[in-house]
Amino acid sequence: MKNLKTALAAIVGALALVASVWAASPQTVTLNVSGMTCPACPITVKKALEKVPGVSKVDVRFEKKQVLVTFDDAKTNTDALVKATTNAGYPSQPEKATN
Ligand SMILES: [Cu+2]
Repeated sequence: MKNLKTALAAIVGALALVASVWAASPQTVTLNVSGMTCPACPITVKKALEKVPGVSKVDVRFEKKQVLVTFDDAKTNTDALVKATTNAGYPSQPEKATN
């Protein structure tokens, strides 16, 4: 009986782990940041986005005035990313809605 309980606990634990990994699927959004007019701008935008909890990657395409942001959709969302760049002085618009 004790072994069965231990086995069940292990299975439940494993399922919980799988569920948490499943829920935290990374999303990538492209933000159009028209206000990036000089090569120093992307530094500010990147720093602002990296401060947002859940953001794992920020890839600035200065020549396109776009920022590719990879984030954990269980921790943050596109609105929060737009807000972060806007608060840093660079209003942005998501290229396409992800939620
Ligand atoms: Cu600038």
